[in-house]
Amino acid sequence: MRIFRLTNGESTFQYAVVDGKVFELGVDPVKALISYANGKVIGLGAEVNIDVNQLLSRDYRSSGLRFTKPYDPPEVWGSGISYEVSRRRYSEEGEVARIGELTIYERVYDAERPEIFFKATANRCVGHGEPIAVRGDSEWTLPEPELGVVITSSGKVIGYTIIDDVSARDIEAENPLYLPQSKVYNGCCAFGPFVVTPDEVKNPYSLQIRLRIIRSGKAIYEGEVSTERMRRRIDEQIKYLIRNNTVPDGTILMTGTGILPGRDAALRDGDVVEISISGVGTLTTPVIKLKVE
Ligand code: DO4
Ligand code: MG
Repeated sequence: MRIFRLTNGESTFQYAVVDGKVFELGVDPVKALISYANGKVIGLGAEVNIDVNQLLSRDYRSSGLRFTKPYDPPEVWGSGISYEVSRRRYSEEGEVARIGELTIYERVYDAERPEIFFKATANRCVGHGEPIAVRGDSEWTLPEPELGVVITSSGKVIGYTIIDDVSARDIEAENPLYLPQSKVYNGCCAFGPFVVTPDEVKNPYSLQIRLRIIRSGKAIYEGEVSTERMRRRIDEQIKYLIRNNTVPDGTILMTGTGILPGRDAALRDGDVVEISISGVGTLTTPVIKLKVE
């Protein structure tokens, strides 16, 4: 099963795709995912005739129905430095904070305890076709294309999604204590277009993640990685997230980025970010630059 939501700008409408057919979904999407994980399909209403592919080509400027985030996540958390490439975060771009001989990123990559950070609430998240943002005070913001896992309060995985941990890398580089400001702001996170149940994903460690940054119709950056290269396994990340830290059902955990474009790919107003994960879908989001009030 996969769930998604559409909006006409005023109201939202939720749906579930089961065996290739689209149905109205009459219950809270998180409840439907929990029930599905326990072997029971609930809340399916009438089958509807929707051209999903046509709707996926629309964005927030289109009139009529279009995609929006699949549900309102109560909390979004991130796990960091879970791929080998992230050990070298900032190493090629200048000074990096160190503890002893090692950079803080090298140290956390090999440490027992992973990096876990708070990312977003529902109001800071956007969906497919909706704009992610570059902070008004950042000149170097990048997308971080990641596999997102939707979990229950007990840490059970009830869904997978594509998620963008949009990050103001210059603010993080200036001082690691600025990490929350580099990670958490309006439009800092996009996910969707769907949440896909675990039976459709089967092996989360054999997914291909692709990123394209498109400017004036041309790809200015393309990169890819397989989740096979994820060093910090998802169950270990979840174990640390929920240790002495109660999270609500429907919380999303971002599992870290394995694609790190450089400074020359800094997002600009008008760019489009496209993230695909094999078997999960393609998340496309335009970019806007915020103003400093
Ligand atoms: O330490 C900074 C953030 C790391 C991160 O977001 C990632 O590895 O994906
Ligand atoms: Mg990240």
